[in-house]
Amino acid sequence: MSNPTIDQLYQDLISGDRSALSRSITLIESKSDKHIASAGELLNRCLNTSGNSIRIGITGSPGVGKSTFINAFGHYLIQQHNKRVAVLAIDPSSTLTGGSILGDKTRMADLASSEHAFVRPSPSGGDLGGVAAGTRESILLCEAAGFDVILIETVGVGQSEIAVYDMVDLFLLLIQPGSGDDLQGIKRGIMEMADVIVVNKSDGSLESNAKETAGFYAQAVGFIHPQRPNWKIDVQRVSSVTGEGLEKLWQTMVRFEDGQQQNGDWQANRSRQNQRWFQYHLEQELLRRIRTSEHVKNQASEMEKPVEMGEVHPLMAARKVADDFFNRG
Ligand SMILES: Nc1nc2c(ncn2[C@@H]2O[C@H](COP(=O)(O)OP(=O)(O)OP(=O)(O)O)[C@@H](O)[C@H]2O)c(=O)[nH]1
Ligand SMILES: [Mg+2]
Repeated sequence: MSNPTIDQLYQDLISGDRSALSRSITLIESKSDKHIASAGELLNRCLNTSGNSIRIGITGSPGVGKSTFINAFGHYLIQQHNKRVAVLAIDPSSTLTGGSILGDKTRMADLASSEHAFVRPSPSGGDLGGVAAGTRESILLCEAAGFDVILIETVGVGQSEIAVYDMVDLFLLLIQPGSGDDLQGIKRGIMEMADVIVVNKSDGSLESNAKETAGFYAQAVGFIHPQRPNWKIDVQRVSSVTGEGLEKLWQTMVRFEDGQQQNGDWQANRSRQNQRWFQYHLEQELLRRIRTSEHVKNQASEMEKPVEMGEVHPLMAARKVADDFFNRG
């Protein structure tokens, strides 16, 4: 049975209305049971209208210029290629530092003020899984609203890069111009995940440093076994201030998409991501239902005392509660 509120929201969403997109994202981020049902209905509707975008993940150390780059690149795509650009962010550190969100508001001001862009500030709080879950679904909603380039910013902390890698078509690592002879603490694993490595801030007095750094990375990637079949990690330089290099970068992305589409890797990658996403949600859903079961709550509270007193080993206690749950009549 269809829900009239969701019908209207869906119609507004596919007409490209950005406030409907905002409301849709808020709905799918909600934890309330009532909203979860409506969100599911909305997402199901969107399956037919989503998928037509290039999903680009952007990572790099704090201060490398991710937000400035996204602002410049997004602006360039809108101006030069008539694109509609959505920006989503995963920033698990924002609750600790409190700084990123404020900074992003000013650094992405150009983009945020364009009617062809949609910028969703970093969600704060919550576990990474939860944040990432919302982001994955937000991509679909942005696509349903007609955005054809989705940029997802994440900061180089813990699991967030892996989470983003698993929801994008192309993963971009931004690098700071440096001495050129060290890896700036960029973990090898992150380099291996990158499809394109971009040395940012290639302008003014930093330009020669940037060239040196790019040369160094171009050599280093020669020793890396690429993650994707049929694609060699590409190293480039840009300036997010002057716009130098953005055109070449976009051409590279187009070449990446064309190649992957032609040999079927593009769709294969998305299908694998959907599979893993299904597994993730399945585990979360099972865990949530088991945790909230009255039976488990009662059994667990009965075991608390003996565990505290050292009469039952915690592992045995946990197994007993689980056995009772699965074997109950
Ligand atoms: N010269 C120059 N400076 C840049 C460039 N890109 C960014 N910056 C500067 O680098 C600093 C950090 O930029 P941000 O865009 O906030 O970096 P970020 O990676 O988003 O930082 P976090 O979100 O805190 O991780 C700012 O002072 C920018 O003005 C560039 O291409 N050239
Ligand atoms: Mg930033």
